[in-house]
Amino acid sequence: MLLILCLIFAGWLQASISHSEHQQRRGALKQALPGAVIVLDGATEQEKGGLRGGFFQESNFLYLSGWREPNAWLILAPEREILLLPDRNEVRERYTGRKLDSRDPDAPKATGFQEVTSTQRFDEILKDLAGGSAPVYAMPKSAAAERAAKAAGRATEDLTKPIAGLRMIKSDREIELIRRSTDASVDAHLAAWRRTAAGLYEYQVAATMTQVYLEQGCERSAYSPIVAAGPNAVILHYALNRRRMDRGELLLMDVGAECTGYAADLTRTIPVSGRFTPRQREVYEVVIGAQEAAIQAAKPGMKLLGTGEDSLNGIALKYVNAHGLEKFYLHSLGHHVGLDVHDLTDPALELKPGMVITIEPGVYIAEEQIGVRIEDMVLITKNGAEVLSRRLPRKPADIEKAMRRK
Ligand SMILES: [Mn+2]
Repeated sequence: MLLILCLIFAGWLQASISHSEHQQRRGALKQALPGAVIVLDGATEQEKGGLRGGFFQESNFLYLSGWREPNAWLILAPEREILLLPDRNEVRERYTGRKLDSRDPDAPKATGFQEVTSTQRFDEILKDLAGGSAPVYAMPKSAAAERAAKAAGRATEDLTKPIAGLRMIKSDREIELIRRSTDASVDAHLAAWRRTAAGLYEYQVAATMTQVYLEQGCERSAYSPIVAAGPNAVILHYALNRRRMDRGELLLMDVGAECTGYAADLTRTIPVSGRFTPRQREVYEVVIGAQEAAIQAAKPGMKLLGTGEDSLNGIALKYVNAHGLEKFYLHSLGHHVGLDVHDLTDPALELKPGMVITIEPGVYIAEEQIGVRIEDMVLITKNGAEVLSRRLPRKPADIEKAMRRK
């Protein structure tokens, strides 16, 4: 019975975003840019980079098309949506497997695009669509921007803000997938807590954590795992993970999974020996107090960043300042999360329902070897916020209790 449940669960994990949702996204982008021609290029299959990291689609391209094969292009115009696929290359396919060709009669059904054609036709189609005065939008400095500018004979407009405005609001289905990657990441942290002890190396904790979410079917880490003990905990993006941890040190773990394309970003700081020292606990209480203040204030209409009373960062900063640790608060409070761990953002937009952000205050006192960061995944709701990662304890007493259970 358990096995059957596991199989059903694994199948559900693989399920992704539907063709119709991708179509809705394209419709919304076209509505935001009336009369425009929009071009995007997908990720290329790289001979060398591909060996280490495998192929993953470029996030904006994935967001609008759902297409996960390499070297594809996309053109959107008021009356047309065209997916351009590279012609099949049998030599390449020996290495990375069969790819869909635009001439395959199943192409529209497989891709969700009524019009699927060869990438060789890009210039011709673009010249036709952009022949008049229609503005052409692309991501700055992309291959699509360069090629479209050449074909249309004029510079492209910046697609960043229009597409960020869409990507920042998560659909119900996206939120479901983000819950899955968050849950897998919570499981990874709990497994690390059970294992942590003096004498263990940081990379062993990282191995335990990645094993948990890869085992659950997640594709990869959403970012390079940060497992930082003692003096390393004050280095914000420490990712060497080579130190042997000792009693009395803090262990900071900033580790999150990417599952079905969606990232999670989660940080906890725990005592290696299972008990905080009074000083560690004192600093920890300030960080969690700042985080709690920001979570309480999180709701539509607030800003994430900035220093004013209308921003979550400002509220956290004020709390840390009131406890005399302002000069040790080294980074801003958080960022949007979605297909990317640092998701595409238009910083001018205030918080709205459906946005998913991290709230991650940190205090780093190098001379005391105390680095504390607490980071949770937070969904903005109609009236407030929901902490998606609330299953992972945050309070010192709860962490100590969970660590005793090994
Ligand atoms: Mn983060």
